[in-house]
Amino acid sequence: MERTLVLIKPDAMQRDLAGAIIARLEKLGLKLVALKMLHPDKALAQRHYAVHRDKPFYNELVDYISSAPIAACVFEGQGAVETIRKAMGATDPAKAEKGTIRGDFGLSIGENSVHGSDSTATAEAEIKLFFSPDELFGY
Ligand code: DAT
Ligand code: MG
Repeated sequence: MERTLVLIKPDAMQRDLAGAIIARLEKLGLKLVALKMLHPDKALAQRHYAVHRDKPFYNELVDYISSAPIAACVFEGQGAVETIRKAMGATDPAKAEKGTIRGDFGLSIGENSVHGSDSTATAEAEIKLFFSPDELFGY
């Protein structure tokens, strides 16, 4: 079954939006199969965002995601990656439609409330970064 990684980013955690965001995602017909709160260190942040290492915003991005605790979730279901990307909205909250998570909660292109894997291959790698196999549940 398809799985995807969602991170509730520091801006959303600091505004007590974790529950609201998870509730929205649960309503999409996807199953929450893993969940934890953690404060990522720089090394984990760098690995998670390695694909962006040559971008001008890379250091800022790594500093941001490791600046405070986040909630990491794995959702499972048919088309989970695409379903969650749609619910998240565009990367820049100013361009994200109302009703999407970033459109409703995002503050700026960096502080955009959520991360979601962008393909099934990325999802598999990202899930392994944040969870061990015994932290993923079937129920
Ligand atoms: P997404 O998170 O929608 O997959 P991405 O993978 O292109 O977007 O970028 C990863 C994160 O990097 C994004 O959530 C916020 C940040 N980011 C992207 N473009 C940026 C930019 N032009 N300036 C600052 N931060 C940016
Ligand atoms: Mg991305």
